[in-house]
Amino acid sequence: MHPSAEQGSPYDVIIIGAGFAGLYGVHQAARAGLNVLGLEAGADVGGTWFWNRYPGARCDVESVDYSYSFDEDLQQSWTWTERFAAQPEILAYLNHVADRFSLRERYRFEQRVGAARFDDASCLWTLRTETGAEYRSRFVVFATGCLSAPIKPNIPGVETFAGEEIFTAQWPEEGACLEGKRVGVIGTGSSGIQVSPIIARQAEALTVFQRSPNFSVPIPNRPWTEQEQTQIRATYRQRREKSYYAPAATPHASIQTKALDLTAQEREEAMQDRWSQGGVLFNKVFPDQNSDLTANELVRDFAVAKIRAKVENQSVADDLIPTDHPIGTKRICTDSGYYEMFNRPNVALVNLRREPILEITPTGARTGERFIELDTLVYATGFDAMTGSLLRIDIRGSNDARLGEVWADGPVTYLGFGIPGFPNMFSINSVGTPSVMANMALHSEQQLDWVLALIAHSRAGNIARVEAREEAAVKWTDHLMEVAEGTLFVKANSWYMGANVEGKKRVFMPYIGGFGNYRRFCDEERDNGYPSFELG
Ligand code: N01
Repeated sequence: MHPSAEQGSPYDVIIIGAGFAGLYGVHQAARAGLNVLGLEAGADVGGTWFWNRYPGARCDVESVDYSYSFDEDLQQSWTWTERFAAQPEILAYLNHVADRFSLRERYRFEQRVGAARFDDASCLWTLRTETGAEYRSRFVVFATGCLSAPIKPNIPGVETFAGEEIFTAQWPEEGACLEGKRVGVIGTGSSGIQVSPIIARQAEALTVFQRSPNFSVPIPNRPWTEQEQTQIRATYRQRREKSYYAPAATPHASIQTKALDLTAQEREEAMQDRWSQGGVLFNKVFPDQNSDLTANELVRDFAVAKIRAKVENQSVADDLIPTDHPIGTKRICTDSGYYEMFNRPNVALVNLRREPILEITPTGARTGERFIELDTLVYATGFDAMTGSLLRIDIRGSNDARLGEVWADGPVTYLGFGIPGFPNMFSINSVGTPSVMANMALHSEQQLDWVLALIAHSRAGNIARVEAREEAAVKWTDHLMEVAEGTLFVKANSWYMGANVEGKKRVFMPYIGGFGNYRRFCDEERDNGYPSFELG
């Protein structure tokens, strides 16, 4: 053991991560009387919202839903100012939660876990952080996030750039000075689409480097009125009850009638209504839009007309309209003036499919047609989603099996929580859960409640080792894929499919059967006494 290892009794449970999931887990574990420790790579709480401080970062789920529901006093006393909260307000909320429930004292910060090893003899985990510290515990919970392992593109010469380089996923806390600068943004997913319009207002020149265009819906953000706030407070419980078994863990559901069973006018009205509501709701106008290509194309045509109406130069609009995937099969983005930004004289779009970057030099980017001088390069180039935050840690389970090797043919989990061969370890919001397709706040509560119930069950039964059964995990993973194959989602080269990471096995990672259905599977497993786990 490392000299700085903590001696004495191991913790009952260590929870890695201080985002929505980790904070809730630490709070509930402590309330349950467990000796719990939180480890966090960042300097403070917030998870995704601690790191992604880029200007324009805003959640696409309404603020009153994207918040904890477990404590009535908390939800009654916190006031969300805007319909869709911006990063600073969400981070302030998570800080408030940490203060209110004294959670910081249970955490060690700037402790990025680099290795985790299970010992078969003692049934304990030892976690080693990159500072060299070691911690032991009976159970370990990885609440390490779905979109927390950023990727730097491997463009030739990228390491030679002499100007300022900024990742949207690691935006400097003190901000970045872009006034009067020539800025390049690489990447046009949700992050690139949110940050670019703000950069365009500050920079002398902005060049957006786009490899694949995405669909984006404008976010109809505005302050909540006092009347709305009163009404939400009065009916908060009902709003949550509606969300707990809803498809996306919000009170909203798609219209019940299939697109093709409506008249053209009814469809148009439905799409306009959802478009104006904004957020990710446009992905759920009709129940068949993600499974029937004809229905999907009706929604697509509507969105395309919106893009064309906003962009003055129609050849730029041509480049901004995706043609490589059915609408919604890559995460629909939400923006504030993204398409309109291309009407500004200081903004240029480079279509990398036609004009790839041949190299990055110390002073800019060279394509086959031109050299673009740059002072600052912003990487909005995405994440090794869902598996990245686990696989970047050297996780060894029973018999020293390495998670990276066990998952070489694709991730296998039971309900996302349990991985055969990795006893007493739980992954949260992981592959095999709806997570990224649902409201993460309520999803995180469900995940930790379930895991803590299983831990309580094992402690009550004096069970030292809890491990998902292989056959149950294989069956769940097959079920995941089967549900996905009934949809259009498998047609896109999306991060849901692992398609944005070279060499990553292409499998559809989230459970797309809806949060409510997923929750019922979890309830059943718990109510039946965990038949899919070996309790030894
Ligand atoms: O990442 P992305 P993101 N050269 O993977 C491009 C959530 N989120 O951070 O598509 C050039 O979507 C890549 O191109 P391509 C949300 O769930 C939510 O934007 O691979 N380009 C793509 O355009 C979201 O889906 C919000 O061809 C390269 C971009 O980089 C998820 O996080 C806000 C490249 C990456 O887009 C991820 O979003 C932000 C290269 N070598 C994030 N490599 C909300 O609004 C990659 N790209 C709530």
